[in-house]
Amino acid sequence: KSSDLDQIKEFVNENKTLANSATFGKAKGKNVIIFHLESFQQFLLDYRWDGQEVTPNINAFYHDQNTTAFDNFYNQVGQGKTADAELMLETSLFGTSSGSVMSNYGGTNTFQTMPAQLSQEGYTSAAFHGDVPSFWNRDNTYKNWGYDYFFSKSYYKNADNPDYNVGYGMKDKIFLKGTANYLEKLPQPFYSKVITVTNHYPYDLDEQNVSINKTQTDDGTVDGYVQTARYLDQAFGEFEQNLKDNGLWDNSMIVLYGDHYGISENHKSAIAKLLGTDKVTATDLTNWQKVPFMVRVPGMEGGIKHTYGGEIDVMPTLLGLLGIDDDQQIKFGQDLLSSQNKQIVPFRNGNWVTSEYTRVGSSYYVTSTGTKINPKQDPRAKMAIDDANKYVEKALGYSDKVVQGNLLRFLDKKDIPKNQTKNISYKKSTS
Ligand code: GP9
Ligand code: MN
Repeated sequence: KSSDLDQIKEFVNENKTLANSATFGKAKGKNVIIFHLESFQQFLLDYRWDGQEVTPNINAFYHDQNTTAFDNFYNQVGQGKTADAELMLETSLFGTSSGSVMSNYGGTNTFQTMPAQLSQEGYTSAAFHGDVPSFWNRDNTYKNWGYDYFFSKSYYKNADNPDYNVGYGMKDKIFLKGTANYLEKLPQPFYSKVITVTNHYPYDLDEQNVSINKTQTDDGTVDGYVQTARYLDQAFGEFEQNLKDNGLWDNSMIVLYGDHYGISENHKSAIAKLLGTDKVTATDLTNWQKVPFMVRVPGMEGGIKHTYGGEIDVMPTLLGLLGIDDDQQIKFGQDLLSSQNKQIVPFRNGNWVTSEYTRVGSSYYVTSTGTKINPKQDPRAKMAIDDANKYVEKALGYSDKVVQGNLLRFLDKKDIPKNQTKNISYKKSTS
């Protein structure tokens, strides 16, 4: 069993990227705020509908001179949806092919996590979410991952007022107002993640919060998406203003990311209408899995990068910016700011995309044109494709072994941040 880990370490070491010296440590010692954009797809950025930008505040963040953004960044979640995104972001391990790792292993396995790693650097950590703490087994998982605080629904005033809720939890504007207050009081530097929820299927919103018309795709399950996305955007705008007012904005590395698609591939004709095309191709649908990943580091020159990557790459990328050595970490992602990046993006079902080729089932396409290719008749393509297939199979398979065999418990003790939070309680004290 522990010998499996040796083989996996070898794979991880082979794929280790050298840090980019121009960006390494540029956010050292800064607060970290990870802002989770629920069900938010890349296509929404700069998207116009009914003569307006749908998400003007998030667009402005995307184009901010201090924001580094990635426009070939994909969600890689499986059945665990939000939970898989959280897992990849904070451990650089993949979700399993079925079920959710947070639900099945989150409270018990040994992990090397963002909050625990940063706790060693003197950071306080806190997670925020306007739903009950048991959803996706967050309460047990966060304790095991090293979170000092978990502010869930009961921490917010009048959280059970029906007017304050829609779908899975508190309305984003109300939730974020309370969150900004808590953030202001945390000891600094802190590491935090803020999980929004209103832009979630079925995209319901009360009339007074509607500020843009529904789209007209004739697909009722799709057309409300721009309305809740707009609401999320306004909520983000208010949050941004609060952080500017309390001084955290320019004192923090702020990360925005979308966790997974909002409109599934089952809605092909609606997708075509939203994209303004007649028909969506296989590569259009792969592009449809793109989500935002953007990082604003005060004082660091930003820009929109075209490197291919996904959620599994977030942790190595952020650790690089924070100037933290992750050499002893068993991680399946790479630092997107490193020039050594392989740029192979595995999806949980074994499909993948690279800057050159895209795999969908047993078919292959040229990523940039969508043209179908036959690798048997194209030796150069065949080499790259074989290479990607091998890499993806290993990465997913090894990650599964780590998770299902709880292999990180065999690591040298010094390579696992000590857990200080396993037995704490996140219950709000009533005193
Ligand atoms: C629930 C919320 C939704 O608390 O995070 O999770 P999802 O359905 O997107 O996985
Ligand atoms: Mn989600």
